[in-house]
Amino acid sequence: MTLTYQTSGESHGPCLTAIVGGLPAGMGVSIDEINASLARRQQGFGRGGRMKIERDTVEITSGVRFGKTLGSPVTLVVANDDWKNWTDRMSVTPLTPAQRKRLSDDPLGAPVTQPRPGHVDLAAIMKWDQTDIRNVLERASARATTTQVAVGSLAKQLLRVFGIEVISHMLQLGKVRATVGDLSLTQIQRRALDDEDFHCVDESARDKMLRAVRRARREGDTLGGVNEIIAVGLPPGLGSCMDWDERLDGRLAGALMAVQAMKGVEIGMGFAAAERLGSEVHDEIVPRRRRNPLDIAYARTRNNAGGLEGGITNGEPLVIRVAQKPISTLMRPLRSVDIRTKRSVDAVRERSDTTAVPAGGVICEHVVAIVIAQAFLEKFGGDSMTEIRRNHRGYLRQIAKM
Ligand code: EPS
Repeated sequence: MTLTYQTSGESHGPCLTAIVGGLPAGMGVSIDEINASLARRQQGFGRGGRMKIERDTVEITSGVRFGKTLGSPVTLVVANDDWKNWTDRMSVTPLTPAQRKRLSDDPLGAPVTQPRPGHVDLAAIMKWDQTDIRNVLERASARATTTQVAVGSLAKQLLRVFGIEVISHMLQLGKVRATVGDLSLTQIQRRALDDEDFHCVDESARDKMLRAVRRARREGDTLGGVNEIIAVGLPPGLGSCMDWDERLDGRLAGALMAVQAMKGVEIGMGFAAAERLGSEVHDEIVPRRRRNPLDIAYARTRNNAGGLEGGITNGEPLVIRVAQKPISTLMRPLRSVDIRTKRSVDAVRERSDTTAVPAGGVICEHVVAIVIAQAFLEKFGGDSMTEIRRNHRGYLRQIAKM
């Protein structure tokens, strides 16, 4: 069985839910660790008023007993603290006359009719036959990434047992680029965790990033950027080159491009490889001096491939960069057309963030962890952690002899 998950929940509804299937029995689950991931997703300079309302914490309502998975579906629930302010606007039941009256006095109670360029608003009302854009924007909201991060935290907890870690840091915000230099992975992780504003390892870039966000906010505009995700400890052979839909690079890119606002994915050298010669791009294979009995006999002189060749992991760190577009809700709105009157208007202006790129890195990190955990369970999977440990160790012994 592979790891599966389904999420539900509207941005201003009562709660967000995920049901995770395929986790083995006997895996330790730390709720504190899920909550720490959720808190990190909420960080970042440039977030709007909503993050002052929410303190995301998870409740587990199935699949875990005495801190360990049972092998049954795990249900994760995160309450929306803002729901109390939206009980009329997002009422599940038909409105009562009293609610209708309250909504008519509420500036946010009217149907949303001015679609935002860059948002799903316009195409989605056509697709789902709606006259109030709120009926589609609520689910399209990046609020839904909360549950993806909670699921990703479970994936990270599984992978850690097998020595696999996934981290992320911000490389670029708008036009401001960070310099990473030759920092070790531990240094990257520590510095990114220390910087709650941007998750950026380059202190000298942070001031420029602060100024860029302030300028964009002042001008009623928004900012995109680039995050890097790195996974270490992966054994060679996750994914497959035998069928197109099992290639891990395609699965990673697909999952990342499906996250709200993500517009590009590069693996390893990425687009830069297109203008280089093969001899400059490919990573030579050299003998490895083994330090422990499970080390493989081969090493690479560099990692331009970003840990993936032919759709499978090659044992080097996985390195992925993800480009995120600027948020489409602008306080100085672009032009739009009112769907009721068909007249030119300004696009709707709602409370939103100036940038969510720091959150984007945390989200992509957790999405990568989910995809790796899926590939890991496909290769080593069993019903219990004992079985998976045996499979994993047996494979490592097998490839160390090659
Ligand atoms: C979002 C708009 C803002 C963001 C939200 C995503 O929310 P609101 O409309 O309530 O101000 O803060 O992000 C989150 C709530 C979150 O948890 O990340 C949007 O339209 O996508």
